[in-house]
Amino acid sequence: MSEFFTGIGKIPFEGKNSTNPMAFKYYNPDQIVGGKTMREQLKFALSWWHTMGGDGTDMFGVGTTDKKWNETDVMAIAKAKVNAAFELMDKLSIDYFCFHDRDLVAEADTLAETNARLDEITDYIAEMMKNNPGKKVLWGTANCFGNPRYMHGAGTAPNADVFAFAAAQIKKAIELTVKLGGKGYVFWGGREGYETLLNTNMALEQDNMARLMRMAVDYARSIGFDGDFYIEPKPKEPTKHQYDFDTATVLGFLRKYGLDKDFKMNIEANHATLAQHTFQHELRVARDNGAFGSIDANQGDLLLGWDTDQFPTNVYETAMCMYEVLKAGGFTNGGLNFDSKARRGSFEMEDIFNSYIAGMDAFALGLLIAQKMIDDGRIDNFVAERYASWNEGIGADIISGKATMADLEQYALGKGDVIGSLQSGRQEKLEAILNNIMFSL
Ligand code: XUL
Ligand code: CO
Repeated sequence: MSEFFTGIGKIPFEGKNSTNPMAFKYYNPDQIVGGKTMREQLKFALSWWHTMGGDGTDMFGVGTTDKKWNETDVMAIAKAKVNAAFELMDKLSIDYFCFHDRDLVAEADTLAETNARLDEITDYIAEMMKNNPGKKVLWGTANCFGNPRYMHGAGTAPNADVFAFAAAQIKKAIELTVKLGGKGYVFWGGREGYETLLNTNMALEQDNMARLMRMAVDYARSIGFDGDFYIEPKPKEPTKHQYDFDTATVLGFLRKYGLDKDFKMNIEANHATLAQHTFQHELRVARDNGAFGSIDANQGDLLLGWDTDQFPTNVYETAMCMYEVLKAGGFTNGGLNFDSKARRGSFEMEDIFNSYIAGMDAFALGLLIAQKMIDDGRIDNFVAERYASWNEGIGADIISGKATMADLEQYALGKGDVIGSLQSGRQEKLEAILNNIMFSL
């Protein structure tokens, strides 16, 4: 099999004093952190769409890099993508990949023909997986947003024929995910929202989306899918308003339709910031509600109001992310999918390696810091102490349900002003402790 990334070998771990750009400085796959190897804690995944297909096209210009992988025929391009992806995963020590149906092979003129192409390419991938044990699907999904038929939505389309087509596409994507042994299936509703309420029956659209999700879950379980379903919240883009706005909104939706036992969250960093939340906030809401599932790892540019999908390099963010992941007990079926792309100006093959190395090292550092925060204990102990009044006395009586409103009135009357019970929030001290932990690694 021909090599695509010539001149670049397997990326070694060389440690923080290395200046070799083609080496990991922090990601040491076999190093134990928090009782597991870094490889197990981080569960990195390659995104097929950005890495194998994304050519740098943006709203203002055509692609800057060739992602046809030296081929011209549709199936040959699809197979070359597989070969290049497996070479990349091997050289970068990445165990997982994520895909949309349409990333694997281009759509044909009919659904039947498209499905036949998908069967052929997934046979090829299955064979590659057999020859490369250890390479796994993190999750699959259906691209129900790119084709013009989805201009008004897919599961939330005003037209029932479009809904049926989307259902057929999702059915097939679930089958492919199961065929390739995937333990996750994602719903990201790129066009499941609206441009204007003047033409939108929001209630029907949301009821229909829930109907589609229920059908998808029931079908997947019937063919043996035992993994997790995820919703990936995003507030906007491409639609002005996306129904899966943020984790809290999605939780309300899932509970309304009785889908909360079946779905967890796939939290994406740049989607969180588009919703005016921090990445950590979204992870915390998911964790607190037993809905933490998987992560799309990237970062946005806070000066831009769109989804730039940059490779994550902000260590403060990755540290807070990994803190939430460790507190959630680590990943089960989920992992860290790099839903990230090299900048349009970073157009060489070498840039793919630079990008993944930067992202993986940033998360390895984040993991080391998060574990150190937990081992250090100063921050967790502060929080525990801050809430100590709930562990005894009136606090414990409120929590156990023993205290009534009358009891509380009695208590408050006896206490007088409670301002004297307050303690400082010590934000600056905690921020300094965090810096101290980060920079004394
Ligand atoms: C788009 C996005 C998608 C989903 C999968 O913003 O994040 O790539 O991750 O459809
Ligand atoms: Co994503």
